[in-house]
Amino acid sequence: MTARVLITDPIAADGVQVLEQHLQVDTRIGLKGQELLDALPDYDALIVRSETRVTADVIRAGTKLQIIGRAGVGVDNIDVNAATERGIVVVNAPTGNTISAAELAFGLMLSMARNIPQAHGSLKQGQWRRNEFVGVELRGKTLGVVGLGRVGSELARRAATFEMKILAYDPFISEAHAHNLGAEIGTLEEVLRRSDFISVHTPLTDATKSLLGPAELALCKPGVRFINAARGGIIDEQALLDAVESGHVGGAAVDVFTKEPIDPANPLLKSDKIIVTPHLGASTEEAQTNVAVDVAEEVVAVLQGRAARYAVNLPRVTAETMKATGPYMPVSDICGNVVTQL
Ligand code: 9EZ
Repeated sequence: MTARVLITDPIAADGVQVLEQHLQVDTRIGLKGQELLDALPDYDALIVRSETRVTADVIRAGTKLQIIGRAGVGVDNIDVNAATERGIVVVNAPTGNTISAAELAFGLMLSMARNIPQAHGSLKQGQWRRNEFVGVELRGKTLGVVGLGRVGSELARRAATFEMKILAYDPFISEAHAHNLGAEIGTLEEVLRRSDFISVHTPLTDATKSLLGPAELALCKPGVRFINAARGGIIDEQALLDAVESGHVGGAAVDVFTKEPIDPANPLLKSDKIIVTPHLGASTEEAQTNVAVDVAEEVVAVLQGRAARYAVNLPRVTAETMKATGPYMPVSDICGNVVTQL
């Protein structure tokens, strides 16, 4: 019998097509609450973006569920632990957004360097204030990249073509990888002390939350400009505003916030030197198509008994293996952390 997949958030048509070649697909956008609980027992797979809240209750209702797919990166809307406990694989699509995220960070850097958003707003008000919007060139400046993973690396490559010097901090990356990108590796302190622009590209973890706080900002060059198009709170929001208002930090460009949708009282909205966008990193036609196709291919693979490429709760195992090993995840997780610390 053909396996069934339920889609409850809008995903790009190319992804739906991949699913339809192999599975019976039902698209019921916005399904939630009791209706979602009632529908789920019929399905082998559930695909969401960031809107549907896949709670423990939802997961419990999915008595046949083998896999939950997120068309995108963050899985904040999915109770991954609840899925793990029931042996359900959670997959995401972490690579399809990469270029879009890097291009947004790059665009924000240029926008900030030349005061483009501020100048646009001013001119649209009918004002012609050329003296207020004198900027700086990127050429010859040092770009600090904190987190040289997929997105950080693509940003570094683009910035290098603008003749920027790239200084990267990432405890998980090899000298060879940095070398290939034409980037120098430094400690976090070196990156802070030497950079003219600093862009963060780490995941949000206990270790990276407020990675850049008051003490770190104080180490920076006067006039440094920050970009956060990664995750809200990697740069402490209040510390960033304080440093901009004191004049020590020259500006910031922020796409992501600790609370989204943003609290209108968020301090970052207060300063003209801070430019903001509403979490647009993955908001391109290409990224949406990529992540929809990626997650569709993973769901098909897992339902056919093959391994997922990007399992959030246990890499590269089949659904069958996951059923047996899922309950042991927490202890493995702790062991892994101990090994990392050692
Ligand atoms: C942390 C990181 C990079 C980083 C990168 C990855 C889990 N994790 N953490 C601090 N994959 C730079 C600074």
